[in-house]
Amino acid sequence: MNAPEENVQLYLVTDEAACMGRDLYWVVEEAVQGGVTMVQLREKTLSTRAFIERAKRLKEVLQPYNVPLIINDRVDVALAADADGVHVGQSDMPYEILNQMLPASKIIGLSVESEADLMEAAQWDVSYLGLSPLYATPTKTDTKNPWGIEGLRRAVTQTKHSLIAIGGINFMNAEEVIRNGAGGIAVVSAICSATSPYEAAFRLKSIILNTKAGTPEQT
Ligand code: TZP
Ligand code: MG
Repeated sequence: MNAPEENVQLYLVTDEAACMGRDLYWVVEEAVQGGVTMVQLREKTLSTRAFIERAKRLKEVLQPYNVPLIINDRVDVALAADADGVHVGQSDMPYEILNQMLPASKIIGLSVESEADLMEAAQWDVSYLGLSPLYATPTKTDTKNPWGIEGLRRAVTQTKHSLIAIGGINFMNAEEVIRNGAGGIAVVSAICSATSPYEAAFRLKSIILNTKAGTPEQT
């Protein structure tokens, strides 16, 4: 299923370590109240059971706000928690298999790390593509070459899918990212590590909406 346009705008990817000791559910709820439109639960070390429990609890947090919950990598966890979708990378479950395993109503997101990945995804009914990484970031270092703004501009002309840029995006560069054609931005540290996740999300969301409306923020 295509992710609704309004849901791709400000995408929070969770990282408990980036929350600086604060409760993950608190950080996410603050961020959603500030304007986050989609949340990806990304867990690299939890047991399967703990991952499912966390997904179920996060779903309860998000449901009243109508914000979709996406599970990173793990289709089994997504199904067990009845999450809204799954996000996979190039080394994870192949799209064709994932698409067979998930009900048609679920969101499928795919990271693209190169123009070849982008071309391959053209044939697939993915809900959105994650352009990864836009910029190099200390949050995830096992990445390929950053796309940069030039890469983003090229990618926009080469795909019909909605592009969500991820990696190194913050208040300083979000406007440029949206102005150059990204449908949305995904962030970890700009929200998870912010003193106020609410304020951070609110500010990023304002930049996105103002830029899309053609009225860039005054700084
Ligand atoms: N995938 C590509 S870059 C990245 C992920 C999960 C991390 C982005 O983190 P930050 O802190 O927003 O740069
Ligand atoms: Mg992955």
